[in-house]
Amino acid sequence: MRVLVIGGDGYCGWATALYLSNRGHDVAILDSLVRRHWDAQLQVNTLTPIAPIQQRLQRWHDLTGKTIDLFIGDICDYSFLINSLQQFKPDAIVHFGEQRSAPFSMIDREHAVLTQSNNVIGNLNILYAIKEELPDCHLVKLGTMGEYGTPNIDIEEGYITIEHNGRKDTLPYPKQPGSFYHLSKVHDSHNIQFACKVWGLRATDLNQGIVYGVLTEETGMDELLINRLDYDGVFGTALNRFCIQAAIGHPLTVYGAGGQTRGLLDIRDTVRCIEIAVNNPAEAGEFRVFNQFTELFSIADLAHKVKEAGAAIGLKVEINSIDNPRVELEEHYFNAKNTKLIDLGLQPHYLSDSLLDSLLNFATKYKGRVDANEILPKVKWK
Ligand code: NAD
Ligand code: USQ
Repeated sequence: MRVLVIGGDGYCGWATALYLSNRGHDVAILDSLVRRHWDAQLQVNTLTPIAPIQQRLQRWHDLTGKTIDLFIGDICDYSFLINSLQQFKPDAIVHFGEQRSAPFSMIDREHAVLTQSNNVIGNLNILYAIKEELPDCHLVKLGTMGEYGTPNIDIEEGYITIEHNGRKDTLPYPKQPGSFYHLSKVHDSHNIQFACKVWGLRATDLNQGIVYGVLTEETGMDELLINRLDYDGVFGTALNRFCIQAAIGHPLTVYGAGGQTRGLLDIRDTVRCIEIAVNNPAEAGEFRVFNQFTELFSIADLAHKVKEAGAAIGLKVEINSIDNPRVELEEHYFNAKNTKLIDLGLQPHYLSDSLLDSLLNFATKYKGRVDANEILPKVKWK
């Protein structure tokens, strides 16, 4: 299949583009490289030294003989997007290309507006471009488990059947997102659902949990193919951050009570989930929702796991509960379904001692690049 990976220079997108290329798909990457620019503006950097995208792709070609086409530009620029689609003619578009940090979106008004305009308009442009140019193309869109928030009932995959005053209907699952970023994903989901209904587009919304890990078969092939690994207080995510904190001897930063529970998955499962979605397209007019995570953990559980895994390789790891910069429940019920991707063949890589060991060793290898001033959170929700 011809697959366009939008956001293919980023953490999930880079691993996915190489994985799909390795499995014989014709892959192109479209990316504005704006994430590298945001890092520079915030003066933060990935733990790993990532090469420029052109060098990455040249290396991939030299190693495997496979070519990945490159379109550099912004999906908010509609004529650029249309030109890229006309040239590449994808069967599927995998859309990772958004501002994805909750803290970034909560810095101030400008960052909230930037997040929502970048994400909502970019996604809306993709919907129009598919309708105008490639009405049969399958959109595989990265959403987030955070669209649901933390309701006191089980979380279904996208839809819930409700009986009310003697009548019954299956409706979109209620959304209670916890940041302007997470809200942008809810707005995207509504727009995609509407486009499927009125124009007959086919789309899969992947409500992904927090991704951890850095190595996939492909990104581990060569230093020039290395993936980004964020650890700073804006772009770093819970488990990855904890491993890097452990490696430099920084106490693990559990926000508040640590009972916040989330769905998580290994990046090796992210790439496989995308392949599964691409290989099994939604029907015309169908808006399909999959919950893309493999296990549930509380933040305190994750910190304890990193502490134990650290001890096993001689690291003395402390856990610190610090004032929570966010507004969120710190103890709550959380039980989300995740059977649809498993039914289609996903065989999860569950969080194991060997994964933690490898991530801790990886973090130790690059710890000289860590700026310890960027570990503590600086963005507050209030
Ligand atoms: P990332 O920041 O590493 O990558 C995103 C990429 O998209 C960057 O390379 C950036 O330059 C590009 N991009 C952003 N806006 C663009 C635009 N307007 N036009 C073209 N390119 C643009 O993020 P990531 O961690 O790889 O996340 C990818 C997607 O997966 C996001 O949509 C995110 O919401 C979702 N997701 C990520 C996680 C996670 O834990 N990382 C979890 C759940 C969902
Ligand atoms: N947290 C800590 N300590 C830290 C970092 C985070 O206690 O050092 C807590 C947060 O308060 C929150 C939870 O851990 O309760 C998750 O925070 P996170 O920064 O790991 O993840 P989040 O902000 O939710 O965002 C990340 C990605 C986002 C994706 C989302 C999936 O950046 O793109 O959408 O995970 S989910 O969490 O399922 O919504």
